[in-house]
Amino acid sequence: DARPLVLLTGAAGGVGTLMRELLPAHGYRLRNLDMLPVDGDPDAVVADLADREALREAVRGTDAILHLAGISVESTFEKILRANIEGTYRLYEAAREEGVRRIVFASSNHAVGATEWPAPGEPPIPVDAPHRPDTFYGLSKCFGEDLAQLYWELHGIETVSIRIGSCFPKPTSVRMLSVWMSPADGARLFDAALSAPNVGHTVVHGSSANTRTVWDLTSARALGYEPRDDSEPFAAELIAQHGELDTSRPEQARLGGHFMTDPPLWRE
Ligand code: 15L
Repeated sequence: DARPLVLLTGAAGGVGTLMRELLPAHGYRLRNLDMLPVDGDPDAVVADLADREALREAVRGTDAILHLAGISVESTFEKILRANIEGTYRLYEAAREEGVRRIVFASSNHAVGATEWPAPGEPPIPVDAPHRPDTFYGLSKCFGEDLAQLYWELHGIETVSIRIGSCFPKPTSVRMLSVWMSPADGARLFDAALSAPNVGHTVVHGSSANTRTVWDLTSARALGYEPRDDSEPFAAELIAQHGELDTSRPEQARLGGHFMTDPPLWRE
């Protein structure tokens, strides 16, 4: 089988479940890893990233890693430290030990979530905007991006860090009209990030080609990503329900939306 073998961490999670469905059509074989059993895949590796031997074995022989595992919303610092900060470090160590040369890291808009929402007519948020996390969760994504940079400088392991907006089947808020990444575009972007040559450490924004976008997709497109979806068909109904986005409201004043004011909390 000549198809590249990709280790998918967090395979049972929200984005992982969507990508298990969509990535094979882009020509990848997946090895799934999660702390929880993965529905429909009896061969999935069920292990914690803290289990060094299990992780090394899972990484062994793969062509690349798509790292989605971790706590995906706000939690205590201790839990974020263990799952996201130590977990990502251990994954990079396993990649180094096993000679895997490419990682795609699921960063998040919350790494820069405290950035002010651009006013109408203002330029989109650039991909080199300084880290401005809005939560401990966002802080762990800043760490992951910097770890990726370090492993590129020290060990030549390449990473594409994707600051994912909101990857769900449909946008469900007015804010999401701007940062929505359709699952199909997500698969296109992960494919580009897994296969583009010579990425070093590249940071990109992860969204569809939304009419109401607030950020710059240039570095994502430079990987060969061509988004095909736009949240606009969902706009009328969401705006009728919730009203237009109003940046004078604290929960809508920043890129990270309500993570700044009333973050969703991780439940085990
Ligand atoms: C994220 O990083 C979260 O993982 C996801 O659950 C969404 O809340 C998303 O950001 C978002 O900002 O909408």
